[in-house]
Parts: sequence; structure tokens; C-alpha cells
Amino acid sequence: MTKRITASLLGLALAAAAPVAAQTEWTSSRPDGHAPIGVMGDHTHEAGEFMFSYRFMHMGMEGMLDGTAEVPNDQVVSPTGYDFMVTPTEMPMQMHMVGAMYAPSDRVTLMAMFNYLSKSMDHVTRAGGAFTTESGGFGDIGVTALVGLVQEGPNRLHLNLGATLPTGTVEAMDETPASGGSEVQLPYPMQIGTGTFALQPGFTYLGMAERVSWGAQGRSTFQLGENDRDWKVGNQYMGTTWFGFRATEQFSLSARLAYQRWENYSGTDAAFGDLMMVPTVNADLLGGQRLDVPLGANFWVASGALRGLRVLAEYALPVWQNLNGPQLETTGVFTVGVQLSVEPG
Ligand SMILES: [Cu+2]
Repeated sequence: MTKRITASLLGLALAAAAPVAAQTEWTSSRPDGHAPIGVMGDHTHEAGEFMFSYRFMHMGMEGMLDGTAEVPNDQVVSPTGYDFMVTPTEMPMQMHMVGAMYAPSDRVTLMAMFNYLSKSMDHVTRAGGAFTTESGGFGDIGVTALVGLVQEGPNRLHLNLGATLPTGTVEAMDETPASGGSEVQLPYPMQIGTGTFALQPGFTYLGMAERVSWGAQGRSTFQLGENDRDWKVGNQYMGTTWFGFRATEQFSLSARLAYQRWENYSGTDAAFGDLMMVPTVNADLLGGQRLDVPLGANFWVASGALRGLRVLAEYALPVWQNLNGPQLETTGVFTVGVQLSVEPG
């Protein structure tokens, strides 16, 4: 019995030591060969390779925060509180994303991302009424060139040279109890696009050992100019680092830390006359910071006709938020996706 336990412990110790064994060359041909599905533009391809991907994302937002403190809904609409007429209470958002990647050379991979968004926002009014507004449509298209800087052994470093095109609408409309049966311009968070071109510079580092892999990415988004409605979405800054554990040839688990900061909008949409109507029409109540812990699972088909197919899922749990509030708090982000790489001829 003691012998058996000793043997098991020895086995565990060996398994734990295995991660430090050397992987001499970085490869995508592992379940953890791509970053967790919540990371964009994490990997490059070899010359001539295509990749197609589909992602579905659900983001939950519920309850109001001011700074790091929770604010009850009645406090937002109370004349002795924040004194708004209406407050949002909940906002689920869904996004479908289709992506294509192509590598004209080993050094450069090109990427295009298309998305379709569905948003819904529940509200309560000072008088105690409740209503919901909805919006949806194709969002801003993203185009990125990933440029390899370092490809040495198990380490990779590339630049993310991204841009977004203002293809999504900034004139999403719906009825509200105050709109008298006609549709009116929806508040900033319910819009589908930004209305401006944006630059998305960033970098990505990848490393790999026999059983584990890791990476880090930093990316920013800078909107250029003002849109046709005289406002601009705030700049965004994101940093993430992750760790992958290859449990079997085809299956891996991941854990990630993701920090993001997004600034207030600038300018004002002329449709929003009274900024005390609802917090979501106030451009100064849209910025914030958040730290998430996303946990993921990744499946990669190692052989057969579907070799190279990946199925990935990740759930991001927010552990800290500090919002220019009152503003809706994020409760979680779930992402699931499939990726199919096609090697040349
Ligand atoms: Cu790819």
C-alpha cells in the first residue's frame, strides 16, 4: 500500500516536472497551439495557409457600479440620489464573429473580422415603469496585418497592425415610453458601430514547452476623428497574459488574466437633449477599467479528415471593475468558437 502511494506520488512529481521539458520549436499543431478563444490575432500562419473561424460571444451586464461600489437602481433614479429619470438594469449582448486569415509569407499574416451584434437593454423609470430597447446589425469590420518579429525556437513575437472600418451603424433606433410611438436615437452603449476609422496597434508574445504554453498580448484602439453624429468612442487599452496546459494530444486547458481600460466618449450626440434622462446618454459615464480571469478549454483534432479543426471555449469572470458611473457592471463573458486551418496544396 505504502509502495503504491509512493509510486503515485512519484508519478505526480514526474508529471509536474514534465512542463519544464524543452519544446525546441514553436508549433501551432497542438491543442494549445492557439491562444484561448477570447484573444484575437494571437498567432501567425505559415506561407500559403488559410484559416477560417467562427466565434459566438455572450456578454452579460447587470446592476450599476460607481467606481467600485454597487449602486441600487432606486438610488440612480432617486431625486436624493443620482437624480436620473431612468436607469438601465440589465444589458445582455450577443456577437457572432466570422474571421478569415491568410499568410502571403511566413512573416506576414493578414486577417479580416466581420461581426453581427444583438443588444438588449432593460430599464426602470423613476415612476416604477419598466421597458426594453433592442438593437442589432453588422458591426465595424476589422482588418489586421500580423508581422513576425521573432521566430526563434519555442518563442514567437509579432506585431498586430490593426484597423477597423466604420461599417456598423451609429444610428440604431427604437421606441421608448417617452418617444410617443416613434423610434428615437438609442444611447451610446446600444449603438452597433463607432462611426469612425480606428487604429489597433499591438504586440503578441508566445512561448511553448513540452506540456505547457504561455503568451502575452497588449493592444490599443484609437478612434480617429469624430463620426457624423459629432462624437467619438473613447480609446481602449488591453493587456492579457495566459497559460495553457496540454492535458492530452488533443485537449488543453487555459487560464488567463485580462486587464482593460476604456475611456469616456468625447463630443455629444445632438439627439440627447437632457443628460439627466438616463446615464447612458452621458458621454462622461462610459469609461472604466476591468480585470477578468478567463478560463478556457481547447480541443484540436490531431488526425483524420478534420485534422487541424479546433473547438475552443472560454468563460471570463470579472474580478475587479472600476467604472465612471453609474454604469452597468459586467457579470461575465462567454465565448465559444471553431477554427479550421487549411494548409497549402
Ligand atoms: Cu489563424
